[in-house]
Amino acid sequence: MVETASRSHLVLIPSYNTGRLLLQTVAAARAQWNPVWVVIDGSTDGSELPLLARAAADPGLQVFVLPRNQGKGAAVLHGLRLALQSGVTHVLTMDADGQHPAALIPHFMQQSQARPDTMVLGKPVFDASAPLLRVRGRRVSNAWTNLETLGAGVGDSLFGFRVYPAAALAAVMRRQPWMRRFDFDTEAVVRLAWRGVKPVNVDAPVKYPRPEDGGISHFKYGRDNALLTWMHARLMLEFVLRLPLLLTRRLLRKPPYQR
Ligand SMILES: Nc1nc2c(ncn2[C@@H]2O[C@H](COP(=O)(O)OP(=O)(O)O)[C@@H](O)[C@H]2O)c(=O)[nH]1
Ligand SMILES: [Mg+2]
Repeated sequence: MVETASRSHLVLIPSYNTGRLLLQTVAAARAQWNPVWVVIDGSTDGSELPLLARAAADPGLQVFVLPRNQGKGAAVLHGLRLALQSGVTHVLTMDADGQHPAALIPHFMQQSQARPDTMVLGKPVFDASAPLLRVRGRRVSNAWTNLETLGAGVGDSLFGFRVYPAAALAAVMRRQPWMRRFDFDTEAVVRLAWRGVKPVNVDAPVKYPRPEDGGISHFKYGRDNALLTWMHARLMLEFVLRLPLLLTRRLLRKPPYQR
């Protein structure tokens, strides 16, 4: 376990009913980083109980429990606000269900420390366990994101393993009521790119643990694809209004289009 706490860079893990994988995921993150915060998003499966016990004995781990389910984005925002209050400048978000590579946390943090004005985005490297439908579906979302940002260089729009500049992300979320559920990850990169935050893409292997190993997803095909479609419709509308400014910035190589 890492003993010395970073003052600037925090690992933030939102969790909703992630079962027994939660404790394993958090332990893997703590082995790589300090501090690690977990926001329990109104879970009803009791997965927070062993975690709370662990946190009581580990000053590097803090657990926040939301009384009701609010969605991934809302859970991240809850942690983000508290993080800003405690002086944190950058937040690495990762999923609670063992899909993201905890071993890469230090590398991602180093990238962010080297270029604090950027967002460090995980670019998923899939193995055979990845469902084909999810792999194909994200190409559509990536194509829209590429257009909405006028080719700002977002490698993957949906992957949640990322280091964000905390104040910029909070500012973007404060301004509008969306990004609170599954629309969080994509809308965050688009709006941050519009704000001039340059994406830096770093490869990161993704796993899809089998259900018998505790693998669990709350992504609902109909509901969440409808949410994502509505999100891209909103972003496209705003994109059209922003187009003259984006084109100018791109031509002049102003952020996020700088080298
Ligand atoms: N789906 C979902 N995930 C949430 C929610 N609140 C927090 N999360 C966390 O967001 C992450 C991604 O969710 P998940 O269901 O695994 O989506 P998937 O990995 O895209 O299939 C996990 O760490 C969840 O625990 C919520 O209300 N719904
Ligand atoms: Mg998942």
